[in-house]
Amino acid sequence: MEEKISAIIDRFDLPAVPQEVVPYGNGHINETYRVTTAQGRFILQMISSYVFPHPEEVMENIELVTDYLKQQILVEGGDPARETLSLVKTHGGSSFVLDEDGHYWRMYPFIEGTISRDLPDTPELFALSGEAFGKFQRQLKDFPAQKLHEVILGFHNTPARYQQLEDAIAQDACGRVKDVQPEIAFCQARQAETGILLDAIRQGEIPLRVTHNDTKLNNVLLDAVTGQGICVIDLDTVMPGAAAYDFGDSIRFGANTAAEDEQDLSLVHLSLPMFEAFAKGYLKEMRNALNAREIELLPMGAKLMTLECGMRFLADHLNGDKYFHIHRENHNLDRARTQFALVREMEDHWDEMMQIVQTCSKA
Ligand code: ADP
Ligand code: GN1
Ligand code: MG
Repeated sequence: MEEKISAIIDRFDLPAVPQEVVPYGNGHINETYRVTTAQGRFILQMISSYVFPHPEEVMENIELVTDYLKQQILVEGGDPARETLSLVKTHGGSSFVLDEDGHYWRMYPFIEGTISRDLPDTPELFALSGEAFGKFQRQLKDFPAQKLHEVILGFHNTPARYQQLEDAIAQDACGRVKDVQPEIAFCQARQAETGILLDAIRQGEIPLRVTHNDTKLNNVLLDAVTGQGICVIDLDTVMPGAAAYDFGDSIRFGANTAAEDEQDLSLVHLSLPMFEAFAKGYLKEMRNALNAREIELLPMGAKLMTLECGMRFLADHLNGDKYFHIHRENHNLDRARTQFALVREMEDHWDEMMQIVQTCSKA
């Protein structure tokens, strides 16, 4: 085990000494390790300080939200040890370790008997993840959102994300702009739509809620046997937001028939059965909490989260791949292209998406 990591682990209040530490998971942001001891396994993470300028605020949000969820889960007769993340404290009682290089580290008990999926196997599994994310929003619906730090300013501010893309184009830091003209034109043609959700918030048509903001399928742990959604993880981006952000980001990832970084774009389609399955699961938990406009805007959430994510991948490609971890050349460009292909598919199936959401909201 690397000495540096071992020294960091020593500062957490673990029940036994670590026997094995291995890199773990497929996240794009944090450095994640699985730590095994004779008395259980743990997840150790170094928070990306490039992505999160104030990691201590991230940790404060996570403490507040997990403490609140624990209470809600108990009230509902659930098992907090399995259904929410909980932080392992340091010997000094802190929720994180700050190392000599200025990096922030945190630890969670590993939630056993669960799996996380990078692609949904079946509509049934995807519906169960919809239930889990819907339940997460529902359990936090009375949490005082103003207590949370906005850890990444304008995280789902799609017009601002569009502007960041324009800035990256203007800078052209790596000389890549000349090779991505069709992708740039694709975004420019949709600029006028980028503000639809934000306008609805500003005009008071839809409320700000506590949202997760990064509802990829691999951010929910599913029961390894039943597939039931057990625990929503990756709480770094929990902040005030619109319900459609979480719905939309889940669809972006899980209703794509191809992987997020598929290079063969002919494989990228919107799966309407997956869309319907997620809508059913999510709305089962949230239909009574949402207003009519929020429900109506769920498909727009799917489109804007997909467009936004594509713009972020494209901007990062132009900036030299500084934000999202990449594992091959042009990885972020490949990711951007799948997102744009999926946006096109959503545009082609718009009426069906609207219809499905209406039907599921009444079931
Ligand atoms: P990132 O922000 O980089 O995506 P995540 O917090 O999502 O980091 O963690 C990466 C992966 O590690 C997850 O997709 C999941 O597979 C696994 N993981 C994270 N926390 C736990 C946990 N408490 N128990 C079991 N697996 C976990
Ligand atoms: C990142 O952390 P991870 O891998 O779950 C990103 C999301 C993107 C996603 C695209 C904090 O999610 O916003 O939608 O990659 N998280 C952050 O795969 O930027
Ligand atoms: Mg993750």
